[in-house]
Amino acid sequence: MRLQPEDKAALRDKVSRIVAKTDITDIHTHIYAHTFGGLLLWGIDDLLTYHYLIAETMRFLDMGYEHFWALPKSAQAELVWKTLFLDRSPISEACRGVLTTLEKLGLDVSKRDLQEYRRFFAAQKVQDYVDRVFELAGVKTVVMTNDPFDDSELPHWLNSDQHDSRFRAALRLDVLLNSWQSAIPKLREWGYNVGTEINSQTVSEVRRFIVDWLNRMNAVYMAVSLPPTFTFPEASPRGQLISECILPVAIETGRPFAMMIGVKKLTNPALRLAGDSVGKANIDVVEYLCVNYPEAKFLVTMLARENQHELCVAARKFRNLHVFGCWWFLNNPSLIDEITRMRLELLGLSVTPQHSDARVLDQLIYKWAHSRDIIANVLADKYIDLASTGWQISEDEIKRDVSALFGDNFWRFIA
Ligand code: RAT
Ligand code: ZN
Repeated sequence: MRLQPEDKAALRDKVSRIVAKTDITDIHTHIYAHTFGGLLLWGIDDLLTYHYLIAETMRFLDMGYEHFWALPKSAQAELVWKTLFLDRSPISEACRGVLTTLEKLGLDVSKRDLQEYRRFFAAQKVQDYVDRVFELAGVKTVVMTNDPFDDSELPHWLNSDQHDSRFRAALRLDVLLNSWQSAIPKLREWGYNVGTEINSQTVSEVRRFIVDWLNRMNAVYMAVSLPPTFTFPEASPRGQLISECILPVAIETGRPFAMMIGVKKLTNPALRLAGDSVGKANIDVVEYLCVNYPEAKFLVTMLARENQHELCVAARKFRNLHVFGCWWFLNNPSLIDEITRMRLELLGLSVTPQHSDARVLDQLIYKWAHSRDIIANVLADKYIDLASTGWQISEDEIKRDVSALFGDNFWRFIA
């Protein structure tokens, strides 16, 4: 059956409208509720000093890295603005994101007036501004990244009973798993009687620590970022802790273990947070975990483009594996398009195609605006292919499908 161009355009339009209106659960971010005080980053200076933009800025400067880091945030922001937005055109995805955000907030980007933007943000009241950003981004719930080993976050969890139900917690365990030696003294200080050796006493104390924190945070999952060399099983502390502590707790509590695989930490240490890189990881490890721990649930995203196809194939084999997001260096239009198409073709509607990874509240606005457009376009192509066979799709069915991709799949997986 040949669809008429006007039928295709009408279907495309309908999908765009539904995608634009569907509320999102953003399953991985680095933003915080305002109840965490200064940990919540927002406003133009935080947008401009996003580490993605710092990496791009330093490519054009002769300045030493330490000199840059020694500048106050406002001066860093001015340097990024001048280097990336004024001295040349801001065409990278991270630059474009700042402009989308300003524009959607009602600011005139044609003026290029940093001081005016600063005045706008200075006039906002943070609580109301959070509401406004959620509204503009069409986000209803975000999952934070919560690390008990982070000294700036700890006091909130220990002392505050303030709560914003739009912000859910995820228990991030990078320190525990990736730098066990530095976790030991902290665990001891908090009353967990762990030894250097991972024996039965240490295992039961680490499990107690994880369960205590899952409960304290009411965390929706446990998470870790892992290098491309990640392997399992392994005799290392990480391998032992995953097998003896994480997986048993995941099975006992039903909480998924989120693995974000493929980051090479501090490839350029002088760039600090902006200095991490990417490497291809081994999919056998993901398959090994899924087949040997069928009662555990795994949320997985991989950083290398080269891993995306085999990750989809792995997910076809294991229903305890939920693929999510176009992570970090993949969160660019050309790659989101490619990866989302491939996922829908191999996995149908059983994925969570995107998360924002926002570190600055306002980034929710652009990250979701940009991703929504691409996801709508890919979905429309798929519905047009179906309609070309004579298959009829109702508006309610499109809404159901989009809601699945924008959060329902995630909640169902973790339920
Ligand atoms: O995307 C980022 O901002 C990275 O710096 C990482 O935080 C990464 O997303 C992670 O969660 O480790
Ligand atoms: Zn992240």
